[in-house]
Amino acid sequence: MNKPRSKIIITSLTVIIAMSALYVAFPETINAQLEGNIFATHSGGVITTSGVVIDPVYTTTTDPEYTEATVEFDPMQYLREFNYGVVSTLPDGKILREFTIIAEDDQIMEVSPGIFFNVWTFNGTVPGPTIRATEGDIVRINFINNGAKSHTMHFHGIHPAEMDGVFEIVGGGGGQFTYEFEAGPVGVHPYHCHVMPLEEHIVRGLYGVFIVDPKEGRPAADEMVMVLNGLDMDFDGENNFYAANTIPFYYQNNPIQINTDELVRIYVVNMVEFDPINNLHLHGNLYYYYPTGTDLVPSFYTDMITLSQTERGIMEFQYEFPGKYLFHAHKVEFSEKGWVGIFQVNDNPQDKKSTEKVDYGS
Ligand SMILES: [Cu+2]
Repeated sequence: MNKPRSKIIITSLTVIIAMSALYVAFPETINAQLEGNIFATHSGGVITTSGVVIDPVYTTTTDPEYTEATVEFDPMQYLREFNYGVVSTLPDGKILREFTIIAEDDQIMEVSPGIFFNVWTFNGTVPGPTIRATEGDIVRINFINNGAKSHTMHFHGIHPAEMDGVFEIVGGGGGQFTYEFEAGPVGVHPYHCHVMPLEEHIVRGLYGVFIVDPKEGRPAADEMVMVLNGLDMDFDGENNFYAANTIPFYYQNNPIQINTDELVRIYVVNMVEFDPINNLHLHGNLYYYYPTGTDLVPSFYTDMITLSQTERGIMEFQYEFPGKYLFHAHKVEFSEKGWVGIFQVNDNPQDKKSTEKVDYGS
């Protein structure tokens, strides 16, 4: 998997092309960054850039003033973070879950150490927050578009036409819209902006995951969300990086800690554009798979699923033997460009995550 020389050449070329394209598209963004910046890298180091938006050449600083600099997006935090909204009970007894989602399109994110990209975000991250509700709850989204461009929120699932986030375009500069619908069906669904050109609004980062739980709840598990995504750094309609949860190689460099004999449940959503398919292979194990999560009985017991755009499902498995296990795209191009991670399976019954009560936010 390591081809350091060719990788450096490809990265440098990508960066040069991307910078040229960025300069044409966002000259003011480039100029705004020229003072130089100090960042914490995803591997924990502190770096100083030379001031351009995309700059792989950086030097390490030991200045203690900057040791508390934080990354803009933490894939480890995103992995197990669920947003249940502000919960209240309506007069008819139904549960109301209110969310405020703010779209922006001028943010710069360090997508790989020293490589910066203009992302478009829901609530400041790519992917946006994982919105979670129980079937039959009323979901109310107070959507605010603080971007320069028009954006919407289009949820997959069942809802009235006017809540579909397609024809009710929400203008930039503070435009607002309230989406309200009953959560359903049970499953895992994507949400994303649906403004044209759609490919760009998606590939820049305006998407997230919407989980609908069954009324009877789910068996306790160590639950996580994995959004499979790609980054087109040079705007040529092809992805240059691939990842689970945005940052290439993140979970390989920072293995996900799980435990033997503990149920792991992963809500996986494929948001890769341009490439027709993606897939997910788990090492040393097989998993039960629930396509779209709409059925509570698994359809497959496998170590490989293939997913087209916005295809998704729920995986469940547990490991018997401790150790290090890879999970990755078996499309090798994708795994070599970042879509690869590691489960570190620990024999540590004291650290079980699923023994905590499942909290559905009500
Ligand atoms: Cu948009």
